[in-house]
Amino acid sequence: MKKFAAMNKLKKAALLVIAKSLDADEITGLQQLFRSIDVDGSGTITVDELRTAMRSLDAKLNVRGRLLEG
Ligand SMILES: [Ca+2]
Repeated sequence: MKKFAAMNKLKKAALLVIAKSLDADEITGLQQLFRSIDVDGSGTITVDELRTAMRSLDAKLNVRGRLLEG
């Protein structure tokens, strides 16, 4: 439990460092990306939500790739 709390502190510190190095537009972009993946709006991304998002991205990239080829 102590380890878990220490990990959370480390995670928060790391996220803070990352957040401070981003400008407002980048943060807004990340928030939009997160919300688009978090389909049920639970505030967390499940493996299924991530899988669905990656399949959708893969499909979009395939379409774009085919358009560029043809
Ligand atoms: Ca979710």
